[in-house]
Amino acid sequence: MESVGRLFVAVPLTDEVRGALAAHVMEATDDRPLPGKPVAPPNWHVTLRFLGPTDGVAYDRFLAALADAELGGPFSVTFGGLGAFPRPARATVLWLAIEHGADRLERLAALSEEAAQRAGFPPEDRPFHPHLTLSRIRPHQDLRPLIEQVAVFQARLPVDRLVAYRSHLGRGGATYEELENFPLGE
Ligand code: 2AM
Repeated sequence: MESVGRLFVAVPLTDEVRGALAAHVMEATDDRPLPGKPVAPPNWHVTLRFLGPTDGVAYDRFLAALADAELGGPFSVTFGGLGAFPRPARATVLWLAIEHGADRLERLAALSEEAAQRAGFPPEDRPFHPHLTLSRIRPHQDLRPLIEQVAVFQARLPVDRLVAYRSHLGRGGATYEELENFPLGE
């Protein structure tokens, strides 16, 4: 079966929010790189559903199912401070929290999950926690001081579309290619 690639569905950032967040992170860290392997700003996004390696038939079914879903109209989210999975004292993923609008993201994640299952993907077994990954850390580190030091990121992100991305794994880290847009409110 022909493979489309390693796919996921996410909410993209606007260029304005991307630039403001890059400046916020640089200021908060005194221009030092984040610990671990930072995600480059052009790759920042809020994942709703990771599909993984996907063939053409499953992808077409997923697109049809998501196009059928009642995604609702545009909205906006605001951000919080930093946090970490599984917890700040043993951080392996450093992320930016979502404050207002997290409920709408949860709804969109649930609809993406439904579409994935209708397309034949196995159910996601991890609970959905809306977040924006800033860095991946191996082995884990105690990031409590950093997390406490960084202020809330004051910005409002308009959410008016979902995007299906293809992930290209390369030597310099992954890059993400937009494959499909799902506008909200159409
Ligand atoms: P993360 O940011 O929390 O790591 C592309 O890899 C996107 O899909 C990332 O944002 C990543 O989430 C998310 N994702 C979710 N589950 C994944 C998995 N099992 N493997 C890789 N990425 C995953």
